[in-house]
Amino acid sequence: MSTNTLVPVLERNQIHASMKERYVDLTKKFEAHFGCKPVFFCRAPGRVNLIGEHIDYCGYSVLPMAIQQDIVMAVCPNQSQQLNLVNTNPTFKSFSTSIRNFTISKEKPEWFNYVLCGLKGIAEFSKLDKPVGLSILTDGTVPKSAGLSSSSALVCCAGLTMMYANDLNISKLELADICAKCEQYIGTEGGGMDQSICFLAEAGKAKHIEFNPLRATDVTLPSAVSFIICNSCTEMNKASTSHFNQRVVEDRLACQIMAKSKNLDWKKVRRLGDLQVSLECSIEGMLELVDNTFKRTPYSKVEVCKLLDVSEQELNASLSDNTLHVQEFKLHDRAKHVFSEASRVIQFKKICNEAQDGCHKLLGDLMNQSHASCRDLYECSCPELDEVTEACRQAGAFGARLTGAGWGGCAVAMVQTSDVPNFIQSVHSKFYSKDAKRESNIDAKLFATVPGRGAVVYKA
Ligand code: ADP
Ligand code: NG1
Repeated sequence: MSTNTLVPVLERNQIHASMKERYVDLTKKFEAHFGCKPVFFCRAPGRVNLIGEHIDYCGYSVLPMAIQQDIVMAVCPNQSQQLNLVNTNPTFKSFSTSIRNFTISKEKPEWFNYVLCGLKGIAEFSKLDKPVGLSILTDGTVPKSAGLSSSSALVCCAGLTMMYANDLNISKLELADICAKCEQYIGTEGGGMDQSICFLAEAGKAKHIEFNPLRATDVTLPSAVSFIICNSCTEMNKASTSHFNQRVVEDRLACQIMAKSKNLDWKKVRRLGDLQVSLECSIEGMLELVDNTFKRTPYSKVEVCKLLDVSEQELNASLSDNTLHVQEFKLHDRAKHVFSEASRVIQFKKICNEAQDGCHKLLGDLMNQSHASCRDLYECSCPELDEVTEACRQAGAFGARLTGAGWGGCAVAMVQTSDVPNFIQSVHSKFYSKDAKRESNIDAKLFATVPGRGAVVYKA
């Protein structure tokens, strides 16, 4: 295995100067808590998705970049087979368990369950029957439930910790794949975007991430533009609501009904992307198929059963626990969003790579169309996200859209770099200054970002 396929293991003196103080502070806190020094640190970044929302789990490519905000774990292995988890944020309570035998709760997605997901994923993949015990202090700067992927940074950081502590060599691609699968232990049926960019990101580069097989290629972002993250100041935890899994189910049902209408073995076709491959059809053809197959109004459970020729019991067996109650499925609109968003990702990448004249406006238009589709067809926006993206446009952004899962969380805006200070001031006055809660800690809510590096291990 060539070394550049592995997560870099760096010396402590390679920690960026601006970050050194944080690691010194973590070391002190670790010693105060566990009475020994950490042996290594793992660091996993959050991400911002520039375009391609809610399509990774349908098999379509996406275009994210890693951000500077991250999860860092200070770690010391122990011989007692105990897992001891503490967090620098006192709202995340300490937790201890045997590292060989634990359960992951889907009912109450408390923070340590995400850590357990990462540990379990690696232990299972590597068939570790006696993983070393671990004492871990976690520190995070990714705003939680804000569409910047704090949960996956946590899962990936835990997975990396398990790998390094047990002296395993697992490639970045495998780590991304394992962590995408094991985050599903928490109950959400997400795709692989977050974990892939977490491991495969490189400083200065956005990535076009494709799945099956997983690969990441560089995207040259236009010069003289900056990406600004704007938090809408509303949170939405994926695992504690059913919105996310409901969309996954609607896409799957739309896929299977279209597959059946085309006489395919529909039970085997579960993702819209796979359906397109089976039909050897263009995206335009798929959009036409959606219009020809579905009415625009929602389908009831009974209607879905009729179209698939299954009983309600059979249909329920294919639903996740938290979607059993769903009675209405918006098949036309969800599928229309997926195919049109998949096409926008390809257009975005092409425009970036060709650096066409006037590309800023074209890219901005695609971002605005993506937001409109998320809002109107996928219904994963919220009033605050609509308001902040509109404030961004009025403040001169080329384009602005929600990023990540939505229903709250952050937007991302593309802005002329020379205009960033004016833009930030203008969005501040249009959106944040309206409300003291929005305005507090403003620098962590409204900030420019550049593509950051992927996950890394530092020796302590
Ligand atoms: P996101 O879009 O940020 O991934 P989710 O709602 O899926 O949001 O996951 C957020 C959850 O991740 C939080 O509720 C918490 O359990 C966990 N989490 C995020 N950041 C931290 C942190 N710094 N320390 C511990 N747990 C964290
Ligand atoms: P965030 O923004 O981290 O909640 C989620 C999914 C992604 C992707 C986006 C929507 C997980 C871990 N993450 O991201 O795979 O589907 O929503 O594009 O489920």
